[in-house]
Amino acid sequence: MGIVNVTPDSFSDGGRYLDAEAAIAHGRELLEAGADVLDVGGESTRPGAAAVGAEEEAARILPVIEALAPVGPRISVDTSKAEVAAAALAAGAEIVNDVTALGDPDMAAVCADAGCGLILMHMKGTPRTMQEDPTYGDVVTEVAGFLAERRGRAVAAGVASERIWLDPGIGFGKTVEHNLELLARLGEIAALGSPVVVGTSRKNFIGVVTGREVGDRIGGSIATNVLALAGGASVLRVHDVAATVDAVRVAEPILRRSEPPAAEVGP
Ligand code: HH2
Repeated sequence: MGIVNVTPDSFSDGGRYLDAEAAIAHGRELLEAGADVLDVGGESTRPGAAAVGAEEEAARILPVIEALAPVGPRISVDTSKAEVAAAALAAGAEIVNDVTALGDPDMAAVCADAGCGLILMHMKGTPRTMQEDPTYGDVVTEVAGFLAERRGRAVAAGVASERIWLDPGIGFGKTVEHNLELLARLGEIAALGSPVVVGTSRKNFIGVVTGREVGDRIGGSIATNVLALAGGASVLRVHDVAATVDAVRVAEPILRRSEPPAAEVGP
């Protein structure tokens, strides 16, 4: 999944693709580089980011979705507002990427009506407050429990369970240790039985571990993505599509030859 941020303030590429033409050209590049899905967003969720109104958010993303959908990729819309999701689905998006996992009470109904895909992501708190000392008992158990509960809510509202993908929300209300723990035990999220989406690309914890600035975290991002794949991830949300596609192409045949995880070995 390639990231198309139509925002002035995203943490790694804010302002580069705010202009619709630039965002469309970037989306085309990501497709050529091998992305299967383009995730188009008009509101940054970086820690401390300012909220954007629905009208402004829709105005940023709709021309981009309208231009890219006919080119052929599956488009996901990165929004937590039901109103924006509905407009994006009408414009050609097929998946809603909701980082608040149904924080908007109308979101499940919009997705049920459209019959679209739905990504439910875990976040502790809101982007404004989430990095203020996040604490958990056991982070993986808590995140898995939250995702299972929100999936239940979506299904109860009429979203087909096979259309739901789950995401542990790397960097959303998590310390470096929490992020590493979630990646190490991703299998426990995959065991919930839905496809797992992982978004580590260029994030702060990679900068903390490597000492690298945001534009120079590709090596760290690739490491986390390959390990996420080995841990059962189905979708990798990334900025650097070409390098990630190469990494996945090499990692996949190796993973296919390796022993299945112990849990899958029968008696
Ligand atoms: N991360 C970001 C945004 N949306 N969606 C999912 N499902 N998973 C993620 O990990 C995720 C996400 C943050 O990254 P980015 O879009 O690059 O930055 P910003 O939120 O500042 O626009």
